[in-house]
Amino acid sequence: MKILTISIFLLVLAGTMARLSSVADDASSPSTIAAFPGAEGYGAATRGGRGGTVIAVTNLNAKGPGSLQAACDATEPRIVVFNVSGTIDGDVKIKHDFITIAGQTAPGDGITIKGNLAIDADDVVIRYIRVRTDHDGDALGGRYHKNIVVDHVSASWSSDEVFSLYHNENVTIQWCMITEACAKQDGSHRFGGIWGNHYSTYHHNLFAHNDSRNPRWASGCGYNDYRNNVVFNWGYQSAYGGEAHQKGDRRKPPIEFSTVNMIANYYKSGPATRSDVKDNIVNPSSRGDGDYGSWYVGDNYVDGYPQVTTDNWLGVKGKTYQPMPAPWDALPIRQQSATDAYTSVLHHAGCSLPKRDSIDARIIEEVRSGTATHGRNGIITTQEDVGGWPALQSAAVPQDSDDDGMPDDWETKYGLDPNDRNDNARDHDADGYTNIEEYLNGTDPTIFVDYSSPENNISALENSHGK
Ligand SMILES: [Ca+2]
Ligand SMILES: [Ca+2]
Ligand SMILES: [Ca+2]
Ligand SMILES: [Ca+2]
Repeated sequence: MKILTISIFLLVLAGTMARLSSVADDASSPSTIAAFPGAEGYGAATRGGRGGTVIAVTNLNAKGPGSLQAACDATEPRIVVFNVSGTIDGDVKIKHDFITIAGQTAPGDGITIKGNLAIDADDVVIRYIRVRTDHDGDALGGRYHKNIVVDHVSASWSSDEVFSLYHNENVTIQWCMITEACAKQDGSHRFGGIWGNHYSTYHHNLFAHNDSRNPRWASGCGYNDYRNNVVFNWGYQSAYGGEAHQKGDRRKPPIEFSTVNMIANYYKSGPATRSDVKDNIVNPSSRGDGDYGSWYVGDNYVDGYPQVTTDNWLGVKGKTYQPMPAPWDALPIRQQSATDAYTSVLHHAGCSLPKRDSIDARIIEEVRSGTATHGRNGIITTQEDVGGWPALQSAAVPQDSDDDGMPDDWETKYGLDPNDRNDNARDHDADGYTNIEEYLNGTDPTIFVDYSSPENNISALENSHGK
């Protein structure tokens, strides 16, 4: 009886809260919940496009009405959903703040950008897309911005770095795949990425088949926390960099230090890995006295090197660094052991929804088996070495009569109105996520969940910390 009374009280309370906040809260106030359930660390406080216009991508054109670029060009807060799957042949640039790109909504095999994706805006959430570029430059890149989450993105085949996001602030890069850097014209480079953003989190990412920069820590990169990542088959260098100062730093004021935690990551050298660097966790860089970064390493697993696994400092090369006795006190993530993270990353990293493409599926198998199929022991020169862009199938789109981004069936199931296009930005259960976000995130728009509680901040789309 007591339980029933409390339940009724909670129902009434929830109803009252729902009425009080039937529209998403003011975009100018900081968010108290994560960008989406499962977003962790310093980028997670962004609202992305929450409360904004829902824009559907309806074709694979590089630009023009219905294209992804057109959705990015909109100047208001926006949530981008996909009514088509396939390969977009062209570069995409995000120039305006407050955007959520929800690649998991694509029907069929999902979205690949055959070109470059440039982040040139603040408050950006990008989920479940692939960027496999066909020309020089980074596949994915951005600098001098803030409040960015990149989640479950697969990037490959650049000739500069594959995935470089640095000198930004409040960034999370999680569950991404950074693979198969291609060569510059002189045959060099083949680099994973430059990372290093002031107050930032990097977890459950996979670097595979990149010669070096797995990642390169930017000079003057501030406070960085790197955990539960997997690095496979680097060539001549795993991670390095992290000098204190960056000449020509355009930030005002520039950040004059680099402080990096590297904790519970999994290092698996492969057939391309040079014999003298197989036990390397990181090789910190310096351009002179007073230019040392501060580093903490711990709980990393270095496959084949039990002594380094036991004492991670044996895997930190050179003398040009300041060791820290303890990690800097970063925002927590749902941290796993290095070996558990390895299993989770192989199951879930990259553009895993709507499904992995054949490139990612192959690379995951190569990591698992410790092998390489293409190029020089996995280090490739061009996209053709691995067969180029796989064909991606599209599929029927569920009926969405009112064009609010939420399919009729889903709205009907949860008591929303399939003929009211203004109910997508409301927050029916007042848990902080708008109705369209509940659809994107695979949650129930009628059930309040206390997402301010860390144990509830977990993805409902896939059980990432399970097997
Ligand atoms: Ca609808
Ligand atoms: Ca509706
Ligand atoms: Ca809600
Ligand atoms: Ca809910």
